[in-house]
Amino acid sequence: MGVLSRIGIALDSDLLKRFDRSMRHRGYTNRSEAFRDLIRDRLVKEQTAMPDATVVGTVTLIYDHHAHGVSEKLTELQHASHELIVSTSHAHLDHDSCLEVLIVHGKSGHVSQFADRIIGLKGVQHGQLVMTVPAKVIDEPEAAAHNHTHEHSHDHPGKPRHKH
Ligand code: NI
Repeated sequence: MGVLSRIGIALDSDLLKRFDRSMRHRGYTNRSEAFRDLIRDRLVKEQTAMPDATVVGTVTLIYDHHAHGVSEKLTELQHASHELIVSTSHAHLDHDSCLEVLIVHGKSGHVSQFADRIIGLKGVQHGQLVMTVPAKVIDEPEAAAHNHTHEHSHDHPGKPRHKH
C-alpha cells in the first residue's frame, strides 16, 4: 500500500446524492471507503479481463440431477480441467435441485472458457462465474507482472543461432 493521497473531485450534485443514498443503503458510513471499493472493483475487473492474468474465483451452478446425463457431464468436464479446480462443494437443495460451487484458480482465459462450457451444459439451469484477485495484485501491478510465466526464445549474443 502507498501513502495516503487526498484528492478533490468535481461531481454533479444529483449524482452525488444518488451515490450517497446507494452508499448508505449498502451500509457504508464514509464516502472515502465507498469510493475506494468502487475503484478496486473497477481495477479487479480490468485485471481479471486479461486472459493471461492469474485469477481465483468461484463457479456457482444450479441443476436438476434428474436431467439426463447432466451429473455425468459435469464430472467429465471437471476431470478434464482438474488443474483449474481447487475444490468443489455440493448441496442437495431439495428432492431435485443441486447447488454446486467450484473454487477455481488459473489463467483468466482458461477459467472463463471452462466456466462457459460448464454453465452452458444442457441441464444446468443457472450458473455464474466470479473472478477476483488478492488486493496486492492491484496495489503492486509491477510485482504481479513478474509472476507471469511466459515462454520465450533468445539468441546467445556473439554466437551463431543454434538449437539446444
Ligand atoms: Ni445434489
